[in-house]
Amino acid sequence: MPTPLEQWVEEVARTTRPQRIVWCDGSEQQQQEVVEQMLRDGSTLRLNPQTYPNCLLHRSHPNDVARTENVTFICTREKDDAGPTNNWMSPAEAKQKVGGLFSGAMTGRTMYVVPYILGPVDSPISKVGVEVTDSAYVVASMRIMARVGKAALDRLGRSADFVPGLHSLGDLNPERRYILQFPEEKLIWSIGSGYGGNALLGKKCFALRIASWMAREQGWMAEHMLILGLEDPSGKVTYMAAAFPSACGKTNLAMMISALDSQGYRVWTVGDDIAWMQIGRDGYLHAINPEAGFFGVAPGTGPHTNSNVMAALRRNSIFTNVGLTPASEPWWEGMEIDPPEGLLDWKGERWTPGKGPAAHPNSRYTVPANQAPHISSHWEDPSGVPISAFIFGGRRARVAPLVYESFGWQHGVFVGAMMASETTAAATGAVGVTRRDPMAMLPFCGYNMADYFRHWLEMGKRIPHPPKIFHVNWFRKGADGKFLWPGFVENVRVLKWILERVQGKGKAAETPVGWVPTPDGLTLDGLEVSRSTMEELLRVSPADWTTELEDTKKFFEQFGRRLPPELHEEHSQLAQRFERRTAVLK
Ligand code: GTP
Ligand code: SPV
Ligand code: MN
Repeated sequence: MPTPLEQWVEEVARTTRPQRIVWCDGSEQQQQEVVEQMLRDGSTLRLNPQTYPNCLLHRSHPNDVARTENVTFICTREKDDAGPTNNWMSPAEAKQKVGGLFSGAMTGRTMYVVPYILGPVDSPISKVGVEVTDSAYVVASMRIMARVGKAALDRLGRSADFVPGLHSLGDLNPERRYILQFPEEKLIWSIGSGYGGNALLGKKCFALRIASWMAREQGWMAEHMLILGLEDPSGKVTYMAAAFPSACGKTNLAMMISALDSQGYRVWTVGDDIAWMQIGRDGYLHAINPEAGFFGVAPGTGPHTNSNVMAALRRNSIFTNVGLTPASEPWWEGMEIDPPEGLLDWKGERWTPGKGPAAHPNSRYTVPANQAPHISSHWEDPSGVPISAFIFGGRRARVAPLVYESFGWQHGVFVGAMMASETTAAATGAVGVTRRDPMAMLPFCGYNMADYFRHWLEMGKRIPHPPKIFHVNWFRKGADGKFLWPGFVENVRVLKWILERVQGKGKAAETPVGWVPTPDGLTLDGLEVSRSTMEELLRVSPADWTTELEDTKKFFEQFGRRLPPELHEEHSQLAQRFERRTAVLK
């Protein structure tokens, strides 16, 4: 009797009609065969074997360089279950329309079957997925990003308990590109793109869109969050998870080198993008990183901003859409190396100054997590790490102060629900447009966000020791358009304050939006930031927040009666706190 997995693979092969089928066992030998295939495809080059051993440069199709939210759909029977913030297609329509595109899509190509585990191999929280793909690049990337091969098949056995994901490059025509999630049957279909979150189906499609649906059904949480441990001078490590939208600093915070290292504060990396969390027997929320690698933004990464990342990338890494030097080394803006003579841009064309960036703004590296110099010794702990603080954040030139603490869980959920951020190159479309992005999950929540907020509120009631909830903003700008906060290694100063607040210490002043550090509350020694800049960074401007309240109200209105009343309550209480303060000032 064929297993449910074998049956599905057979069925897919009947539709897509590949020339041959390869089952991926996760071995190094097979990885090298896949690499050979990539090199033959012509879109991939080997980098300098002396300075970047076992590293590759891959150039994607120029029209396929970021996630495409406009063609990403949640396919539920009821439109309302996908909610107003997701694109929706009925499962029947999706299967009809996109099923046709899969027909014969792999003719003449190799179909790879990639079984993988999301999460530590032996963790009860982990889950099995299987991606079928005709892209060698996807296979090589998945082997870095997830635990691929035999371990997954062993865990699965003859069970049907896996999330199938069907992926084909199709003809890479954006008109025929679809990223479909069927959360009710726990199925993923993706066609027409070979890029990142569109094509590595274990990442956003499963670990967030499908998993967020499972998490609500089963009483846990799947979030777009990094996980880090902050060590204090006593050697104790406190774990925090932070949700920032795409390209807003998660990888950099998780892999940070601490400016306060000499004072005994250092950061340990557990995860850089996704957290799966369950209530542990100790009453704390425990987080695992479902991934095994980091798919990080290259531009802006350099020896001063993040030497940890730079060290991690020197072997076994795949670079996508970065520039190439004549010495066969990767190059990008912010690497702090002058563009050499003969530099090629991300399309493989000769780069000249004035031609725009050599590396695509969403160019990325794919690196095994265990190459992070400060990887936590608990990063593969089957029971996860206990989370003491949640940190929300976004890219806001104005409005949001450097850091503030919510008044409690319900208010914290409201803080997350009203999050906004300027859009980045991580998704196609305009860059720099402020949009509401609750919990950094707008593009990743696999169901109606009103129900997602309800789930957050319910979880708060069930967690005996819930994390305290904070909000940060590294991206506030001055009148000159420059960032006010130095960011990167200096962000540990904000983490230190958060840690102190968790411990019931840390000096703070009450404002309408929450607790903000007093001028002497943050450890600023050794930092050249003027007092007036600090004041501006921590300022809560009633005028800015009035606009914020109006915009949030509009955003909430689209959910109608499905929105939990607690969020309306929090909204009017925030408005009242501003009114009372204005009255006092008058
Ligand atoms: P995704 O992988 O898309 O989810 O992104 P991410 O949230 O992990 O963002 P990442 O850490 O890769 O940073 C994205 C961009 O923001 C990079 O260009 C970084 O150099 C830049 N960045 C990160 N942290 C800071 C900071 O503290 N200050 C400033 N100014 N820029 C930062
Ligand atoms: C993001 O966009 O949030 C990413 C990159 O982490 S991708 O894998 O393309 O989703
Ligand atoms: Mn991300």
